[in-house]
Amino acid sequence: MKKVALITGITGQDGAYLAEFLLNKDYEVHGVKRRSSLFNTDRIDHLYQDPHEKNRDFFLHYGDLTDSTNLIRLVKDIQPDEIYNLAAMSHVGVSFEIPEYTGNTDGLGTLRILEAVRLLGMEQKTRIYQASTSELYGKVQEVPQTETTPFYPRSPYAVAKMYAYWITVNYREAYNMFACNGILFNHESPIRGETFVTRKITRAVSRIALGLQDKVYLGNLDAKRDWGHAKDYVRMMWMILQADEAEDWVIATGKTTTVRDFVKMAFAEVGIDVVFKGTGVEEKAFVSACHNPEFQLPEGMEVVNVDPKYFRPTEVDLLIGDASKAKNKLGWVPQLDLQDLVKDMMQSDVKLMQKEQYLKEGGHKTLNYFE
Ligand code: NDP
Ligand code: GDR
Repeated sequence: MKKVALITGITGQDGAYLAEFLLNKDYEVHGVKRRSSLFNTDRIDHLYQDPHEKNRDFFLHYGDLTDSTNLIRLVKDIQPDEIYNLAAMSHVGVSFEIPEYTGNTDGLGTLRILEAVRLLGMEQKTRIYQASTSELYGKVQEVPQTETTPFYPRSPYAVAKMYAYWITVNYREAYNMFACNGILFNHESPIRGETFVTRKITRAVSRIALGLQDKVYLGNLDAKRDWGHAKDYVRMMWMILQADEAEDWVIATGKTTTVRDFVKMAFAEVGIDVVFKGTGVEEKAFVSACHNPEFQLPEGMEVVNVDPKYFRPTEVDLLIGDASKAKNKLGWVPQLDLQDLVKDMMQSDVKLMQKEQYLKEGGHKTLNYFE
């Protein structure tokens, strides 16, 4: 018998990688997608199976984390061995604009999943993974951050995720459920959402190198993040649910980098050196040298400006995680480092933007900038 997994947030970055990973492990995979007025399955279209096909192992269902009856029905019908709760309003900056919705989805949504399993009497059958986050650490209390570092959330997103974290622990203790938190530090990939800073940078740098855009506006360049590759992190989600005991785990690379340095690394991938000058909102980046004949920009060209509209009312300044527990107890070893990640993202975005360039040269209007 195949194991059955239910993934909420399957149309997102992690959902797509995890679905592919579990299908390769011979799981039957079910995903929850939201109804939207446009197709929203780009990231998983390569996994799609026609409903008329026989012996399918990949199924999509409409649903929403704000709809308990839907979730109860799905859990009842699918009878999952494992649930990966990845669905969330996952943008920290946007959570300040839509705090109530974020609380409902990211906080109460997790409760709805746990309650569905409990109400259906599936506490001993179904293992649950909760997508917790390094944003829980927020204001720096301790570095590097571990499973025992105190939380100090700094956004409506992080506060909602803190509820989700503790309700997962509570259901584990109260009902003896195999429910675990993966406290994942930032992880990125070529299919990262376009408004997260890494992807915003790799898209913009690719467009600037190809002459499709002049500059990019960013927020806090001093923020430091522990960036890993999403592929390494979804493997760990699965390992967490295969462990002998239900526990909470930090997943991180143990290295931290500023947004400013990520910009330099992205430009370096296309052979362009940039220097930052000035401070605060006046800080700018300029081209200092071009080493690749394919991407020649004028020396001194201004390519990065700071726009305070991207500053957050309360910021998380420094994240750096210590994943020793996951490494020692579960044998998790990340295979890709930050350099590999930047290369992967830049190669993919340059290709994507070359298509845009081709369309532009053919007389088509270019797409809008992503913020
Ligand atoms: P994405 O933003 O790429 O994906 C989020 C997914 O959740 C999408 O499938 C989205 O659907 C879905 N979703 C949003 N709201 C709802 C809702 N109300 N009901 C049902 N589905 C909904 O996030 P990631 O893949 O990057 O992250 C996965 C999870 O891990 C999230 O919970 C995130 O908070 C958490 N996390 C992420 C980290 C990271 O660095 N990537 C680090 C730590 C935690 P749609 O496609 O329709 O928008
Ligand atoms: P984060 O990711 O908030 O860490 O949350 P994001 O990429 O949005 O920001 C990282 C840091 O970069 C700074 N920054 C900017 N951010 C964005 N989005 N746009 C900008 O222009 C910009 N300029 C500077 C931010 O201020 C911040 O300090 C991500 C999400 O995936 C969460 O769901 C997840 O829980 C955490 O990672 C771990």
